[in-house]
Amino acid sequence: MSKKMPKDFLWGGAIAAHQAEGAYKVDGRGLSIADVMTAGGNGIRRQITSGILDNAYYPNHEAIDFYHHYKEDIQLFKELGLKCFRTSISWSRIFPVGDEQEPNEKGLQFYDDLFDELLENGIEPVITLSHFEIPYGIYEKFGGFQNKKVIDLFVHFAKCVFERYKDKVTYWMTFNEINNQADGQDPLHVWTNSAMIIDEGQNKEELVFQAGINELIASAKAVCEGKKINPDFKIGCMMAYVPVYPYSCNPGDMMASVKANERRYFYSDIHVRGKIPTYATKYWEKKGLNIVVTEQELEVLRQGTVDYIGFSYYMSGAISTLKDIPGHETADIPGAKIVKNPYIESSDWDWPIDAVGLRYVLNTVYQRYDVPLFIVENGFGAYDKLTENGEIHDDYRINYLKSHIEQLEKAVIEDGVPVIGYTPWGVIDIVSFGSGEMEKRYGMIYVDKDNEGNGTLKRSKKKSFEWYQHVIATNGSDL
Ligand code: P53
Repeated sequence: MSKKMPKDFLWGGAIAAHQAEGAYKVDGRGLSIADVMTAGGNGIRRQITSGILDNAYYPNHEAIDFYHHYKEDIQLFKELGLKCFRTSISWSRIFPVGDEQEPNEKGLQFYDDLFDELLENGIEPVITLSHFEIPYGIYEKFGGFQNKKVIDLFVHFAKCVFERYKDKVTYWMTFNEINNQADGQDPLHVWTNSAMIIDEGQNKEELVFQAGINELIASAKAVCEGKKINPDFKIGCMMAYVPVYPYSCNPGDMMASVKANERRYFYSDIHVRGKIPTYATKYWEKKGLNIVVTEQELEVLRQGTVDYIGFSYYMSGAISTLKDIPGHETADIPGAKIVKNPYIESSDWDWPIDAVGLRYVLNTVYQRYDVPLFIVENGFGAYDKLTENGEIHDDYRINYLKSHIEQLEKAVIEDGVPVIGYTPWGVIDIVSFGSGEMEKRYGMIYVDKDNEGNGTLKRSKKKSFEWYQHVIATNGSDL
């Protein structure tokens, strides 16, 4: 038995266009749905404004100005030893409103330059097509993914970039964290995944399922088109796996856990197996939800299955049906509550920290689907403090990453789970998606900028930089 990680394992780092690039109006780019999200804070919601207001602060407009700094950043990635780098294409750089026939050449050129720069430095690009950054015009003109016309707009965009970068990119993913809209409870996730705003009085569940199904159809069509353009493409889906454990061995808790996980698996079940699961159709029937899917679309779902599952892993959750355990009710599973797991700690943002959960996810997901897996996000958002001489001793981040990599290696080496690579989130500090803060930092590279937008944007290495550099250099054998 090999006791080592595979030689070609893709150690990397990950960001997303809207959280890093800035340059939101440069070179013909149109507004994206991320550009109308204000800054929130730890425990303070971001607001979605109607267009751009003069008196509000939008952290994504400048972000870390990766658009103008990528060459210097790639030099740092190279020094770190990254084998791959995950980012996304800002759809509104390519189709500024979303329904144009002809793409914006300057937008395409930017990604040509970015991918060339990565490849010249020995770093393989791993690309998400839609990472929470649908053109704002798609919301304004079509109301987002509830509208089936948007399927074709996405496929048109996908074909355009597949064609353009067919010799530069092998690993693609269609929709980032497509399942993070599953329960429709969180308006921010519904907005960023589907470009939809749901009014009071509308059937939220029906709209969220309909948009989700439409995205799954769009993804499957894109997979089919991509394979025609380059049969060697590896096209994956992208899931947020937050496993929901049963709080106890009470059979009610066990069953509640199965049901809660089902809601999150729904998307990968279709992406990988190419058909709508019966638990979903039964649920639609029970709730009287009218979800429109044609015979032809069902065939597309069968044809356009993915090659691998990319996923984010940050935390686990727990569920209980026991009366005396405090928690909050969940609309999808009557009688059950989402509860705190007493065995694990949480971050400053209350995100549970559960390294073993990563091995649990790798095993259960591989057992369910039997396809290769790619951990495309994992990391620790934390406040970093500079020492007097400007250093950052982020041992908390090193501990988080180390404990998760240990579990990843157990899954690969002991359990035999095929994992393509590991790209820690926000390898360089970027704007937080959930809170809009700059100071919820994930990076091994510090960026001098604060929550109000002040700072020089200067990049510097944290202690975790040197640590991760050594992890990569030893192919994960010395953590
Ligand atoms: P921030 C929730 C649960 C799991 C993953 O998140 C999540 C979220 C979003 O709040 O999102 C992913 O920046 C997402 C990234 C995001 C990252 O997690 O809120 O794909 O865009 O930045 C971390 O701390």
